[in-house]
Amino acid sequence: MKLYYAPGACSLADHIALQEGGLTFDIVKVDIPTRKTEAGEDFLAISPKGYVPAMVLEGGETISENIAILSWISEQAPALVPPGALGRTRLIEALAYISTEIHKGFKPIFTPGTTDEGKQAARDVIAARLGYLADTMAGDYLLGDNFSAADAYLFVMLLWSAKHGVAVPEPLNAYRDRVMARPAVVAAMKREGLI
Ligand SMILES: N[C@@H](CCC(=O)N[C@@H](CS)C(=O)NCC(=O)O)C(=O)O
Repeated sequence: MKLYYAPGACSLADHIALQEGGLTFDIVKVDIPTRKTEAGEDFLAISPKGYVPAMVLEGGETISENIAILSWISEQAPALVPPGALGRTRLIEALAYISTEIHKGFKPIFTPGTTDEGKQAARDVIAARLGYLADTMAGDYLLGDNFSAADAYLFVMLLWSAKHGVAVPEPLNAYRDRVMARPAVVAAMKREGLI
């Protein structure tokens, strides 16, 4: 399978999950402004949405959206799903929260023309949303003692938070450092040229 990504973008979450899951995959870099892959292919022909992540499966099907891709990866690598009868439900619940309440919260920060006040308001909302996760973390990782696909996504949001001046509540800074030390995370970040 092939993951289409941009360095340090939200697609890093999918890259980390693939690596953590021990799956065999290729990555293809996309230049978002031109919508071209590093080999010069038209990315819009692969994923008409035009944004990363997109993943092309062995059978040729393309899937998009972080929630769907991370869910699919965790079906192939069940160690990325928290244990228990509600494990998969808790994972989807966390992925949805990260996607809709945190990831999308960065939009005003990335949108040209947002005023400084607008950017600060977005930072404050993201910090509050992170606060909920900080208060409800169930162990060393978001959903317990084991790394799950939700940790891959939250980790990227914490990298963005550090870069864009969001006040990250504890224990999420210590958590970010713990995730960053994982060999699969280091491997994915190196492969994207981030470290
Ligand atoms: N709804 C999508 C959003 C993905 C997204 O925001 N991708 C960003 C990178 S993090 C992107 O490629 N933006 C370029 C664009 O929208 O033109 C998802 O959750 O997967």
